[in-house]
Amino acid sequence: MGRGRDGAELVRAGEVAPLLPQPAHRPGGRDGAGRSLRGSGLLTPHALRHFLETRARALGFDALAITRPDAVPALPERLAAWLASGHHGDMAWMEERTGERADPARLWPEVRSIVMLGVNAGPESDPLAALRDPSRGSIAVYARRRDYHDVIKGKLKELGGAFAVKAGAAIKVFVDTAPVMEKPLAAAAGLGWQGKHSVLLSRDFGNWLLLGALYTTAELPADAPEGDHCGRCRRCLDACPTDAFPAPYQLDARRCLAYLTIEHAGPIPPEFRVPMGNRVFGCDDCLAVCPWNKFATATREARLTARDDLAAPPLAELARLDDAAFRRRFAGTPIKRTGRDRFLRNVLIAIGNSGDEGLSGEAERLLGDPSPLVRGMAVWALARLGRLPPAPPPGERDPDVLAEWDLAKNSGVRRASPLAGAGQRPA
Ligand code: B12
Ligand code: SF4
Ligand code: SF4
Repeated sequence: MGRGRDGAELVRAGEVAPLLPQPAHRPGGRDGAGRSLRGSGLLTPHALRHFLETRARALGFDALAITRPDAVPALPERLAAWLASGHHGDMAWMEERTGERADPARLWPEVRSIVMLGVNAGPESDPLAALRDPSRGSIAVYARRRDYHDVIKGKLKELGGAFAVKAGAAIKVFVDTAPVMEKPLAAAAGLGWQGKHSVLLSRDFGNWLLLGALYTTAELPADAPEGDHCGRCRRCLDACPTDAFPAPYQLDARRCLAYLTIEHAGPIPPEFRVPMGNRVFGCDDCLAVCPWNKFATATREARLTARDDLAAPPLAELARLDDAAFRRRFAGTPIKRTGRDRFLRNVLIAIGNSGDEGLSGEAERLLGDPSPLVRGMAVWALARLGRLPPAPPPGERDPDVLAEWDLAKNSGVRRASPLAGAGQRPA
């Protein structure tokens, strides 16, 4: 997922200081930490690679592969095409620093090798099970636990620190927050391939690797890219509830529920509200249906095992979260990122789609919420449950909320059938 949107979380290249300064090679410069070791013959590129692999495994990484910074010359063109079609929606941060994003050597001219790492975040049970219970919220697998950015960043820093000392090289580590295109770099390194859903999948871990990158000035032996093993399959494309793929390998984020429920700030556009079903944070449909998951295993990282209370929380419970309770409940998880109002927006859509009139009291109460975003979605939820009061509360003045009232009254929001399926495509 993207995290660069929020300035506070954006880790700029210059802020990720190399953990160890490069040895000074100018006359009179200090010896680097690795200088004496270099003479020992232990530091051939292959020995360094072996060191990395052993250390990475011990730290809990499940996959590692190496590529060169110039391995994917088509990246600038591909990124430009994606942005030109507007497929990034309002993720304006994707328009910034595109030169550095598409070309690692522009982000860091000294980089010679890119080590791509994966942590298997495979679920312990059917990731789509929560979609079958419309009275509960469905949360994407990656968000049902501790924030992977923190977990992977910690591991990367430790690995990078040890490697920098061993190699006498400089390093920078990235996970999601910097202008780095992690998927194509991982594919070029042979960690897997980008499937037709655009996510990197692997023969060993299916669709559940989370990625991190270690850029270094050390010359390391590069791996060959992995071939594409999608063949004629198109399960992920057909499973998408919102037709978010204009073509195989291309995603229009504006139609993707992961984008709409997490990145998008305003009201969910009406056409996506019913297909959203009970997805209150992210979406796993295109990942979960992939046949390569038959080789997947549950994560071995204890900090990434699912929290029971996040597997499928009752909507009634989520609808009662105020700001403080939201922060308490989701501290340390990716969910805290949306903030309470956007999350409640999603919960209200799920309530509308539940077909459960018993939940209408929750939506009715939220007609008086301080957030116009929440009030607007409460209107939609009540209309969808067939329980909308005849007129807005007398004090309602917000133009966006009043527009929701108009939409509900005039164009008629389609009523949810009682306990209907939760936005899944018919089989
Ligand atoms: C922006 C972003 C999003 C956006 C856009 C997603 C997207 N597909 O780009 C949104 C919010 C929708 C999103 C959603 C998700 N995300 Co996200 N996201 C990112 C982020 C920050 C940047 C991705 C990016 O650069 N997109 C720009 C486009 C241009 O890149 P692209 O998809 O690689 O596009 C390629 C194709 O179009 C290809 N192409 C074009 N034509 C053709 C033709 C052929 C034949 C081929 C082969 C290729 C090809 O060329 C492009 C360049 O390679 C990365 C982290 C990072 N820094 O890389 C995480 C990341 C991709 N997300 C991740 C995850 C887990 C998710 C979700 C699964 C979360 C969820 N469960 O809700 C969903 C998956 C939805 C999906 N099907 O993609 C993981 C994926 C891990 C993996 N194994 O790949 C990443 C890598 C984060 C991480 N560190 O692990 N995400
Ligand atoms: S994450 Fe969901 S909405 Fe987004 S492309 Fe995949 S199936 Fe479609
Ligand atoms: S579902 Fe099929 S087409 Fe999609 S990524 Fe998996 S193998 Fe490729």
